[in-house]
Amino acid sequence: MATNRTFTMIKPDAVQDNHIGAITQMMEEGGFRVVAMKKTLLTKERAGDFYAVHKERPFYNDLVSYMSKGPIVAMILEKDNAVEDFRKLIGATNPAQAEEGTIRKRFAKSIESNAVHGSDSDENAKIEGDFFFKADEQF
Ligand code: IDP
Repeated sequence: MATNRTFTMIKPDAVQDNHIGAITQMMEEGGFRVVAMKKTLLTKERAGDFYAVHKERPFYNDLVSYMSKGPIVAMILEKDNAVEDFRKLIGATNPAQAEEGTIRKRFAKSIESNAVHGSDSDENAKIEGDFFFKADEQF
């Protein structure tokens, strides 16, 4: 059964470009409630750990460099059917394929610099949320 939480990051370029507020507003207007929120800088090692599932992909090293080049905003979000509905709200990985009205359509610059992360399963949402937030930081 689908759980009601997902995990997201606003990625370094979107933070650098001052889009934290606009992106969070799209999330809230999409029906998501902020359960936890933190601005932080990932070291290369920590970014590597977060994306360890992609270790064998050709873009892994670039992705780790990109995600550690400046601060990100990590968030846990809540809504019924959160993981699936959030993937719809952010749109396709490649902004060229993202639908109108999605966060990536509006803010992503490329397939790598695509503005936001969204968990791809309930299991990963829990792992990723716990990667950044202690239990007493999740309300
Ligand atoms: P997702 O973020 O839409 O779930 P994934 O395939 O899980 O997409 O890839 C994780 C992240 O790796 C993407 O959000 C993007 O930043 C980066 N990425 C994915 N595919 C490519 C690629 O072909 N070239 C460069 N970066 C990529």
